[in-house]
Amino acid sequence: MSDYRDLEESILNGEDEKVQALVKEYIDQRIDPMQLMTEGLITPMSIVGSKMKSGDMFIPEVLASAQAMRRGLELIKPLIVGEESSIYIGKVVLGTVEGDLHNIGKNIVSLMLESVGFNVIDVGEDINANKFIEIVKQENPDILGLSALLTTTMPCMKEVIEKLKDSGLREKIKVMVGGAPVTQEFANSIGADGYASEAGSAAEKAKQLLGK
Ligand code: B12
Repeated sequence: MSDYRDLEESILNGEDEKVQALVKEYIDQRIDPMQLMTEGLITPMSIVGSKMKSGDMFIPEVLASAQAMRRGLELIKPLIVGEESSIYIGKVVLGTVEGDLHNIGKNIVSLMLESVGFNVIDVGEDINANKFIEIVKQENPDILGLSALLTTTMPCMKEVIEKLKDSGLREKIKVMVGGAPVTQEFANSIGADGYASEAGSAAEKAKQLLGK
């Protein structure tokens, strides 16, 4: 159980309005928005994951929890992005790879990148390798961020890196990978430039990759 038991319970029950009301209350109490996001919203989602794995929660319920979590996140977002965003560090294209519809983690990474001064082009979910290459050509970002939550979709990350090489774009861009099943070891094995296990360190890693 987290310190935000009421919030955790409402997320587990998929109660949108209650989650929003509680998040507003915590914001009014001037709780640190980062702490509120991490402990109040992200931690409950890992509990949802355990319950999903053990068969105690099913897809419709997981979706309801994800939706409730997102409604809470919408309220916290302006407080986090507002903090440091007057600085411009660089441009990131960020998306979830082909076959994968999970977007909560990616959205939080986007938020954290924006909060430290990146311009983030969020290209959404289920993006195949060719599409990523097309977008990189169009947008010319400093960093390409790839998210995968399924072990079955992780190979697409490797495919993207191979296609970047084939298109002569690999040297022009840093590639960062992440998502629950992704590890530093996997990142190294596919030749990615960076990996981070959570959004805060993702933002730090992205800055580091650009020497900032
Ligand atoms: C919510 C959820 C869903 C929701 C997604 C809703 C949405 N809009 O995203 C729904 C119900 C749709 C869903 C569907 C499925 N899911 Co699901 N899902 C989850 C769950 C419970 C939580 C994921 C989440 O949002 N976590 C919270 C966020 C904040 O954490 P995160 O995503 O890990 O992101 C953080 C870091 O990883 C990192 N990060 C993320 N991306 C990136 C990118 C970069 C560049 C960097 C640096 C860092 C980074 O930073 C983030 C923030 O700190 C996980 C359980 C889990 N433990 O992960 C299962 C889980 C991922 N799902 C799973 C499965 C099996 C499925 C389905 C196949 C189920 C089915 N039978 O249909 C489908 C697949 C659908 C598809 N094609 O994608 C399995 C995967 C198992 C595996 N080994 O592959 C898990 C692990 C559940 C389980 N324990 O069995 N799911």
